[in-house]
Amino acid sequence: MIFEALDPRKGKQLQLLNEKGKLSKDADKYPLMSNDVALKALDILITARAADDWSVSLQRQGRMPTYPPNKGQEANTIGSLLALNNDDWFVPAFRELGGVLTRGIPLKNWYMYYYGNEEGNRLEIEKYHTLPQCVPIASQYLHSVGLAYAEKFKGSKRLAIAFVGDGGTSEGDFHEALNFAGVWNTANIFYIQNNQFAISVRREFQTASKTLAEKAFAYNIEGVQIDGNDMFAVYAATKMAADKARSGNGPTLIEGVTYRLGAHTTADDPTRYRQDDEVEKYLQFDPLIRLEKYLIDNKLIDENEIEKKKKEAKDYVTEEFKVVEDMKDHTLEDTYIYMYKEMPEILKMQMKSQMEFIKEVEK
Ligand SMILES: Cc1ncc(C[n+]2csc(CCOP(=O)(O)OP(=O)(O)O)c2C)c(N)n1
Ligand SMILES: [Mg+2]
Repeated sequence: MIFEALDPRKGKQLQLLNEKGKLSKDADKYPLMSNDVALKALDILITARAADDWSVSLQRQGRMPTYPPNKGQEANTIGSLLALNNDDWFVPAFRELGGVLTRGIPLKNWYMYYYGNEEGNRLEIEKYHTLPQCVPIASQYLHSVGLAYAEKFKGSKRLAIAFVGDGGTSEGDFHEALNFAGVWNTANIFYIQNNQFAISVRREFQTASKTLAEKAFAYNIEGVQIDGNDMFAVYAATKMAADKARSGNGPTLIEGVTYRLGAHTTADDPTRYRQDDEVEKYLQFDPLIRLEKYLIDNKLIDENEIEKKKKEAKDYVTEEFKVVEDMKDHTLEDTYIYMYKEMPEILKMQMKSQMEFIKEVEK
């Protein structure tokens, strides 16, 4: 039991870097990010944050369709993917921009997808070992068990990490996936980004469980709850879960406790279900501020260099989106033609009626 001392049923939560950017006294008992990795995490986080802010602004300008910001949650996906090998399977939901950038997938792809260009979701599998963005909630969890089972069958050490939101843990697919992983003892890491909301539904209306991590134990899987805004805790927990999985000791469920600083998507108005002062309160837990403090205190970077990186990131995301906006070669039909080899009648009908509708509104 690698995570025995961190049993969520006993109220334990792993935090290594606190809000003041200080490492806990016993941090060296855990696998810690090296300075180089911590600096890389900062670079990616700055880019993800800039990409998010720019997307929201673009949507308000009418230049970007619906977009799901990952602002405030980025450490969960950046820290975890940094702890894995580049050929481990990455199975995202739809809010994992930090992980996408950590994998080295061009921001352009992410922007293309949310711009409505399906090509953005077609990733070179041998290069990225990443599944497409997955909007049907929790269905990706089953895919990740299938991948890990296939790797086990082949005798490889490659594992699969899959992400889901807190709301996704109320879906049957989540439980079916954990059930199979428990029975087959597959090399899976199940990561829950508990950002406290499923659109407007608060975490406590979602499930009566005290923690989401403890759901794992019903399937004879270890569950651990961590501070998901702490890049060091995310990295350490994922690294431990990965070592465990590779040595044949099975899957782990990690619940990263975080907070969605932005709206569910740009189509959502969170002021209808939460007060601004709640968001204000959570700003102090921002993973970016915390990592910056740590790096500055340890003289690994200074404020001017960080400002420079933020400016460069802003230019970079602006340029990446411009490329996407200027692409003229994708059509509405693309949304339909990638689904099946031969399009079923029902989709043909949908496509036809959508085309007619568009023609009508464009008149
Ligand atoms: C199977 C399914 N049901 C409903 C939806 C509509 N939907 C989109 S996001 C969402 C909430 C998801 O909440 P959570 O799992 O906490 O993820 P978060 O959006 O907070 O990242 C819902 C219900 C969907 N996409 N798929
Ligand atoms: Mg959520």
